[in-house]
Amino acid sequence: YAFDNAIVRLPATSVVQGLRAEDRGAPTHEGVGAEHRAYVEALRLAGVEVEILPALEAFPDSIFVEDPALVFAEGAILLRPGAPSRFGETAAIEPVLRRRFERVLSLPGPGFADGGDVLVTLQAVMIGLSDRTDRQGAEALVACLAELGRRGEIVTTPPGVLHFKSDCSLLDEGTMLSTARLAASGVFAGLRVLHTPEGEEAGANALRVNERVLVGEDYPRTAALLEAEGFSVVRLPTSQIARIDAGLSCMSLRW
Ligand code: CIR
Repeated sequence: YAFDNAIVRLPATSVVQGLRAEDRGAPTHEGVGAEHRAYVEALRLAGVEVEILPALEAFPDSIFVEDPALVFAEGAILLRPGAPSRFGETAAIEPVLRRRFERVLSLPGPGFADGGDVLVTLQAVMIGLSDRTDRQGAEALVACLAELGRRGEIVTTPPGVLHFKSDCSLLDEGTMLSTARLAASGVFAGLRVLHTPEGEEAGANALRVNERVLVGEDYPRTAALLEAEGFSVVRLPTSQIARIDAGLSCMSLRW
């Protein structure tokens, strides 16, 4: 969670058509734009240099740059997003990553993997199987990670949850924020786990950046819990992006 750099992408007007499992009404372009600006500002205030990429009208979900690639200080991996409407986002981010990273690997097909299913911890890189990340994709990703000197570990995502990281985030070297339903799978054995309060499951997608933890302002009990644990919490508006199933990690690639 120590990051110097991040890449984000501006929301296109097509963001109102972003994918969602359940229709709770479309977000507005202005609303998403405001949340995105607050997010970029929070990253900068946390000490991160942010590169802002132009909007891509053809890809409504392309604001969620976390999904088509994985980045580490030692190199990047181009992924194969599991939603057909998002598959082309990888080609759009590739030239940017080739400019920023010396080593760029590509996940070989035919499997699929989304960055939202990947959680980097000190011990391993966890890859959650989901509707977007299949076993072939996860296994190919373990091989790519090994090339970068990292150990991948394949785990499961609770049914009905979009991405592994929709339900958890890393708070520090030994502490996870997780929904009770994900933690019940035993996936975080050996780590300290703080559970999101009931009804605030979507708040589990928080984002530790340097000395701060960014938390959605719609999850006040989660924010209070983290503050009571001594974390320096920054509350950010996320109700618009939540309408298209997104949270705080999704909007940046960080290294
Ligand atoms: C999608 O369904 O792909 C987008 N509407 C939301 C992606 C959220 N990304 C993430 O959790 N990493």
